[in-house]
Amino acid sequence: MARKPRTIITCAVTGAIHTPTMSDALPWTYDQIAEQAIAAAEAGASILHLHARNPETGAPSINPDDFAPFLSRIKQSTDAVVNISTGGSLTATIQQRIAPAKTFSPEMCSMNMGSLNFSFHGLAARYKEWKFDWEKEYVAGSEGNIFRNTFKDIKEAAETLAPERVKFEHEIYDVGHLYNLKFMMDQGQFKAPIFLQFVLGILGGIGADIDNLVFLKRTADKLFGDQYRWSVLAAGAAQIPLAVTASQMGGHVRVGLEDSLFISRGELAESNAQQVAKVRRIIEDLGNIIATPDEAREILDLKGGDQVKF
Ligand code: KMH
Ligand code: ZN
Repeated sequence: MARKPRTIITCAVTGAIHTPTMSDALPWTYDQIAEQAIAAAEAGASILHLHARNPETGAPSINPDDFAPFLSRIKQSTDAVVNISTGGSLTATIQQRIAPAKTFSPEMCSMNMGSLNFSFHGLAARYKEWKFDWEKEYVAGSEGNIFRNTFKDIKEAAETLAPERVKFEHEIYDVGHLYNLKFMMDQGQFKAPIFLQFVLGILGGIGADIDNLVFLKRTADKLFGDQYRWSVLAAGAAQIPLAVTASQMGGHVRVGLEDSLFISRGELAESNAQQVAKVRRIIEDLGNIIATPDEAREILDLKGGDQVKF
């Protein structure tokens, strides 16, 4: 009998959108990031998508020195695949953004597949008091953000990281990004199997609903045939519902406090692990089998946990 397909759970532990005021559960010190990442892996996440933060202020950081302390702890305590973000700043250059991935050569890193408005300024009105001075302007000021990912930027990132044999989590915020990726694949920039992360619900990108997910999937089928694997992250309230939907369409899933601070409508999550446990429980109830880290490595054709530089 054929083996049942496995579902990979990625957990995106802290990100660069939410700020400490928004939830006490959001990890931002080295210890908090390490502890929550390890607990998420224990709860069933086989991939950990990681950003760093300034340990004094909680502000998003792309300084490799802010990754090193938690990467080593995570490696000592779990076998989960580490995926380092290359999208942790909306103002830095592409070379600055890829510096952590270049330094630590993880098994995976993100690769944002097009430029877009990337805004979360709508959140600013919800808070009267802020824990840190930087937060209000960071959130409100995102109204003016362009997340720059030109073809030249993407090519530069791919070429700089090619010697590291890192597998990319291609962030697809809208349908045009699939065509960008197809163009670059045809140019030989990326090799199959590619891994698509459909990102739904970011203001500036495609909205979070099932029609849009089906459209993205159908377009990916048309462009990439059997050369791709895919996962869904939905921002905010749609996080778990769309992850579950994806799991029933043959896709993988991403949860974590980077993408939503909630465990159910109006209720803040206590931790990343709580979200992982919830999505795991639902999709296992529906008959899915969760991928172990080694199964995720096989599905995505990763280089192996012994090939990283941390
Ligand atoms: N924050 C997500 C919407 C990245 O890290 O490069 C997309 C993301 C991008 O995870
Ligand atoms: Zn991210």
